[in-house]
Amino acid sequence: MKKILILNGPNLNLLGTREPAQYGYTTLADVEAFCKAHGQTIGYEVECFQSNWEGALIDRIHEASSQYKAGELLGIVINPGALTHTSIALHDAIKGVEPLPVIECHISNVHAREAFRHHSWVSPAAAGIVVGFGVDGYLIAMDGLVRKFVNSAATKKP
Ligand code: CA2
Repeated sequence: MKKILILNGPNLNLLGTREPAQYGYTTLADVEAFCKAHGQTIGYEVECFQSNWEGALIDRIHEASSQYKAGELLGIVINPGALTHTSIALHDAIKGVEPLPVIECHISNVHAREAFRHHSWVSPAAAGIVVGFGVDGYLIAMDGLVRKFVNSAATKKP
């Protein structure tokens, strides 16, 4: 069974424990569990990785590139946390593993929040973006990955 990799960046390990008005009551363990369950439903094994370290996320993206080249991985769903707004290194890592598809996902609607959250270094390198659907966004991003890179009309001959 092919895999989808779910990556979460800094502080997302705190999900469900603080700032519920912004991020809800669902914990990261809950998110990872329902992504795995959804993966079973749509026919993909789901691997999850969270780190508070930029370099660890970049290393995992490089590792994913080998999995992708071996035909073991469909793509990545990443919530880079605040690194979204600061990390050119993450941008370069995602560009560096093209054509491995990466969907950027944010729980909150970053565009309705502080101005410093409006810019993303990841978006120009992403194959798609899901913003503001709460933790359901991870599932929407997984479905988007499959629809765009497996079932898309654009990938099929008329
Ligand atoms: O909306 C999102 O998913 C964000 O990526 C979350 C990041 C934030 O910096 C981005 O601008 C938008 C923050 C992740 C930290 O999550 C926490 C969860 C609970 C308590 C504290 C932080």
